[in-house]
Amino acid sequence: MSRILITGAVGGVGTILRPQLAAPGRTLRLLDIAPLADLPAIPAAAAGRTADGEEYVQASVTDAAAMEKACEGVDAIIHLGGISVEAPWERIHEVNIGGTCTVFEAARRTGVPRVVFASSNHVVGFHTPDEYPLPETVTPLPDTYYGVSKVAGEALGALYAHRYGLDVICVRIMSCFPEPANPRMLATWLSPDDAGRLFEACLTAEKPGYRVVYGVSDNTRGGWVSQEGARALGFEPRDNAEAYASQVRERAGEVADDDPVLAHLGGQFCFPNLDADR
Ligand code: 15L
Repeated sequence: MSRILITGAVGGVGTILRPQLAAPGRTLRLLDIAPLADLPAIPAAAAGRTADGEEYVQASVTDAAAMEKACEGVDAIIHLGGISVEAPWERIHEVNIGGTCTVFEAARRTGVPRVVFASSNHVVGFHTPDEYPLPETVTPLPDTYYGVSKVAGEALGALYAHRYGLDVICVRIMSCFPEPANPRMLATWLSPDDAGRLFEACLTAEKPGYRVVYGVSDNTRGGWVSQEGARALGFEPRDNAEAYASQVRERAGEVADDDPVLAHLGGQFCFPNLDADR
């Protein structure tokens, strides 16, 4: 894999993956609607893991011509670009659903053989603990318009894989952050290093065809979703959010088992008022 296009490279997951996926002989073509000046510096912890070359493209994933140009000479796309939280339907529809369709179509037209799509746990947000671990094949129960857009993205991936033969892996990312930021993430955290290992597996697995997998670390309080699909790609999670349990408890206090945030897999995304601080 010598040239990889990462859409939404300036966002949270893009910032985590960029140093993780840097490798000798590999070029990362970083694309974002934000200007180059917004691209964060590679963290000191990742020094030594720099790409031979980085290229920067400022464009929207909704711009078909720009996306086709950005796909030229690319071996795989990691499609992270879009709105990463709940937003009004018109915006979600345009950027997340329209943009994702534009990315798949650009890949098809330019012959990019593989797309790794950043899906989300919010595809299955309204499933409940009595159903855990959720299999990859469970019926989608999205908890937001945002979750609906990820269902649509997975469906577009299935269409482009089956109709046009692209390899498409949809990663239902649980919570990919530098550290677990709240008690729920003690179960749902995907560590930066595990995210790197998982996306690397998505880039290198031989002839994956169409797959849906969950992205989560090996958390003691986890077990909410199946790890089988990700492991079948060659991914072995090594990190555990439990290492941060006392730190999270100090900050947020204890969370009772009957706390509404734990009533559904999607946590606070399932609340009608979407209290973002929980
Ligand atoms: C997501 O899909 C969001 O993009 C992210 O901001 C987190 O909220 C994450 O899910 C989560 O559920 O923790």
